[in-house]
Amino acid sequence: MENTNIFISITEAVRDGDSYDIAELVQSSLDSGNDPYKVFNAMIVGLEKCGKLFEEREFFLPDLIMAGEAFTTGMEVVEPHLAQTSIGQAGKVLLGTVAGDVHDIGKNLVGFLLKSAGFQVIDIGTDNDTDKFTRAVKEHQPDVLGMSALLTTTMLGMEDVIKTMDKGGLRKKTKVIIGGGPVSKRFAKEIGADAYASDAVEGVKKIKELIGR
Ligand code: B12
Repeated sequence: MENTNIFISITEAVRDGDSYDIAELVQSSLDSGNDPYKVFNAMIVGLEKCGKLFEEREFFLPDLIMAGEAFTTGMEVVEPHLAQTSIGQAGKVLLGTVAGDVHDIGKNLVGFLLKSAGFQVIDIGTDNDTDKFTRAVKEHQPDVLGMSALLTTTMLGMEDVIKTMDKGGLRKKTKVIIGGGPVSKRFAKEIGADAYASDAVEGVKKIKELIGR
């Protein structure tokens, strides 16, 4: 298929939650020599379109779920083409989504770009309360904790994690970065996080700065 057309088809397959066709489309796009990062971008555009249609009330919750699943299916095909070796050399990062929040696509992207940049990534998944975060920080002693939130209600849980880490002396070793749609640089400052990033690329850059490498 001609390049532009296949990118459009990939975008549409994610937008429409087409988990059956997405893997084949992504594979055939890679087979025809397309840049994996462009394939990956075409999938993100599909999610953004789905989100917009949800906001416009043309799409509903099942559409969001299906788009998320199609995105994840496509990621399974594209991810091996993006990841690199030398894992763990750059530092250790613990990632998780906050309590009450199951959004993990953005967090997974951050994790995946960090791995590509040589970081060891420990991902504790979604719906983590303060106790889960602090226990994981104690156990793994990461250089950086990255918290993700996609809901205006759940982002508030980040402050409690930071305060509890402060009290337990856990921030001497571990810096904290936050991200996700509703959070901002200002919010990060308010709750005492060390950094904020608006996307995965900026996230990797900020994490490198935090570690001082
Ligand atoms: C997919 C999706 C879902 C899927 C999630 C599937 C999954 N496995 O993640 C499902 C269907 C489960 C879902 C459920 C809900 N969702 Co939803 N969802 C979305 C959607 C369409 C896309 C999110 C996404 O993945 N974006 C793509 C990724 C790549 O972007 P990102 O997450 O922002 O991440 C990037 C940056 O933010 C940053 N980043 C993110 N995390 C981190 C962390 C660190 C450390 C760093 C450095 C950077 C970083 O880097 C990422 C990559 O560049 C958005 C709409 C939108 N436009 O965002 C709504 C959206 C987030 N959902 C919304 C809502 C309301 C819900 C529900 C409450 C719906 C309902 N009524 O039940 C539930 C809540 C479930 C829960 N308890 O969590 C609202 C949130 C509104 C708000 N401001 O609070 C949104 C904005 C839709 C809308 N416009 O109304 N959703």
